[in-house]
Amino acid sequence: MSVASNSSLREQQHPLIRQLADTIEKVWHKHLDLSSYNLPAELGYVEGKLEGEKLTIENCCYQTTQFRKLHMELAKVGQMLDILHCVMFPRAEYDLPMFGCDLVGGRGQISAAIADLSPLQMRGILPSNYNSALAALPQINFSEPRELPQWGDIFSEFCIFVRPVSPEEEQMFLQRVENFLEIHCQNAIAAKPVSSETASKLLEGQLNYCTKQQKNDKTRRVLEKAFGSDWAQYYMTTVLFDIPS
Ligand code: BLA
Repeated sequence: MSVASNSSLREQQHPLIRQLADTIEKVWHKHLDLSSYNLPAELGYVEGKLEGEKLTIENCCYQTTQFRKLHMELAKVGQMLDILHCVMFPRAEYDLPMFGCDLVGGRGQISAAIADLSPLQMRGILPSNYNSALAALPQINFSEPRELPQWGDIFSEFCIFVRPVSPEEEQMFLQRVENFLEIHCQNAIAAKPVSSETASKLLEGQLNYCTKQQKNDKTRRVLEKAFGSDWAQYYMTTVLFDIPS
C-alpha cells in the first residue's frame, strides 16, 4: 500500500496521530531498506459500521532484512475514535526487541498513548545495547500514567503508557517514540544473525508477545462491533498480531 493512499485518512486524524504517523515513516525511510509486504488484498483498506458510524482502516506494511513485517495502521470511527497502531516484528534470526505503539483518541483527546521496545528473550531482558541506550534517555514524567492490563507483562521497564493531558505532554510522548525508533533502527541495521538455538527462543518470545496482545479486549471489542467476532479474530491473528511460522 502506498504512502499517498494513507494521506487522506491521516489528514482527518487527531494531530498527535498524524504527527506520529509521519515520524514513524520518516525514521523508517531514513534508516531502513524497505521492501513491500503484501497483506491479503482485501485487508489493505477496510470499511465497516460501528454504532452507525463508519469505521475505516488503512494499513501500510513493509519488510526488511531484519524485520519480517513493519506494520502501521490508521483507523477512524466517525468522529468518535482515532487510532494509530504500529508494530515492528523482527525476524527471529536477529536479537531485536518488539517495537509496539498504540494511540487511541476521540473528540480531540488522546485517552491512551503507549509505546515500548519489548524484550523477546525469556525473563524480560532487553539486549544490553538497548538497555544502555534507553537508560540514557532523560527521565520524563507524565501527570496521568495509566495502569497496564494483566496481559501487559510483555512490556519492558521503559514502556510508556499514559493519557497525555496537554500539548506539552503530547510532544513529550512523540519525542520519546522518535527516540525509541532511532535507537531501534540504528541497532537493527547493525545486528548480526544469532545461532539457531537463540533464534528459536526469540521465536517463542514473539509467539508469547502476539498471544498476549491478542488478549486485548478493548481492541477486539471495536473490531467485533464493526465487523463481527469471526472477522475480528481473523484480523487480530493475521494482520495485527500474526504468529510467525
Ligand atoms: C487500549 N486499544 C485500546 C483501547 C482501544 C483500542 C479502543 C482503549 C483505549 C482506552 O482505554 O483509553 C483499540 N487499538 C484499538 C484498535 C486497534 C488498535 C481497534 O491498535 C487496531 C485496529 N495495542 C496495540 C499495540 C499495543 C497496544 C501495538 O495494538 C502496545 C504496544 C496496547 N492498547 C494497548 C493497551 C491498551 C490499549 C495496553 C489498554 C488496554 C486496557 O486498559 O485494558
